[in-house]
Amino acid sequence: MRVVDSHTAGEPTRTIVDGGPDLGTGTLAERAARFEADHAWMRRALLTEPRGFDAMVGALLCAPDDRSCATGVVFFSTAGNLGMCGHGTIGVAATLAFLGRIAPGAHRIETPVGVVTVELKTASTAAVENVESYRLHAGVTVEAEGLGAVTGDVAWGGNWFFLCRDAPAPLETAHIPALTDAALKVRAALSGAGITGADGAEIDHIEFFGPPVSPAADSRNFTLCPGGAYDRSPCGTGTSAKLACLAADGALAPGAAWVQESIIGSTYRAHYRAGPGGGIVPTVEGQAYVVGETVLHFAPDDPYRTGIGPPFLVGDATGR
Ligand code: PYC
Repeated sequence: MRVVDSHTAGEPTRTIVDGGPDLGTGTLAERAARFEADHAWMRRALLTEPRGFDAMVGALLCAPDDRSCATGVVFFSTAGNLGMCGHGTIGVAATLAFLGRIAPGAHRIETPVGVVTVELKTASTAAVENVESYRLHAGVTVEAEGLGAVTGDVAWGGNWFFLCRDAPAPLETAHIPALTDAALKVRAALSGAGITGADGAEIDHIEFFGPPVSPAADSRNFTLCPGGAYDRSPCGTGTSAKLACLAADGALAPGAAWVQESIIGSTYRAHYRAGPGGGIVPTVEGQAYVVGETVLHFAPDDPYRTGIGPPFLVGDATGR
């Protein structure tokens, strides 16, 4: 399997450019569901040790249903498919540019949750106009183990987020283990309390916010991703969800710039316009760099053919 690796604001994307699975026919959403159900082993094999690590997000390029799109893409983490992925879309744009498949300009990209538009500005800079984003619930309080009452907003930015204004520890890299632990507890509390996104969807991303370090930024965040790793980037779909909350509070006007800083200090520049469905359409801009081109091998007798790491599947060397 041939992959191109990139990072966007520090967050890795592994794009499968050759040798991916045959997902048959159907809509992109149907093919994505087939990938999630029938190819779980591939997620682990690609994204966990010894070939990857748990912060990696995979991007499977697929034929789009909408032929006006440059490509379809299914994003996935070690835990399952993602709806959309902001850093991943910027990474895919840089990868397609690296491969000579797209030139600077605007390109439509289809994801299982809708079509996004990526404006490739240079080989490494791209702005993604995301799917319509909105706040579902404001000021939801849950009792989280060891943390007490935690209050946040539930919002959609292409994935489901719980956004907490008050971080349980300083937003500094030294506190990443404590922030991760707290975010896992908040996620468990939401699940235990039956608090979900629309249609019962699991809230699988947790964000803590605080003041930025850089004077050029508006806010700093820590984002827990579905597989339990933290986002090195400011999280594109998380920044979209944040903008939806700011817009709903009347705290950010359409077109006004918002600079979101990540826990490692990388930034996205974002703004929004009003969406047709009553939400907002966010645009998130960042930088991605290709860091490697690799051919991955999966020897049939390799006991760790399907990867090491959570979820552990000891002895599962069959490729399924
Ligand atoms: O940038 O949207 C994003 C994202 C989601 C999970 C990891 N990154």
